Amino acid sequence: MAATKLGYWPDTNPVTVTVSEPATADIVLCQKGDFNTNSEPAYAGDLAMMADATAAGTSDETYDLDGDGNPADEADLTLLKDVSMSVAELE
Ligand SMILES: [Ca+2]
Ligand SMILES: [Ca+2]
Repeated sequence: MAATKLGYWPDTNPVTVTVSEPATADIVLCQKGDFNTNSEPAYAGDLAMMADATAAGTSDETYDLDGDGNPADEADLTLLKDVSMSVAELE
């Protein structure tokens, strides 16, 4: 089962379905730009974490907000700042 939502990272979960038993499964999607997982993306703590990731040259893909394959580059930092000022949105 795959799930996606605007502004969230997509995720998949394996689900086995049998004919005789109904089943439910939950997928918790992580918000893009919410690095400190406080449910508020692009706030001060997230900007600080992005700046640290940029300085450290991280390879963590969650910091690649513009999806160009380069995590925590200047474009990602600028995008996060723009989101914090409500002049851009994370897709
Ligand atoms: Ca946050
Ligand atoms: Ca990037």
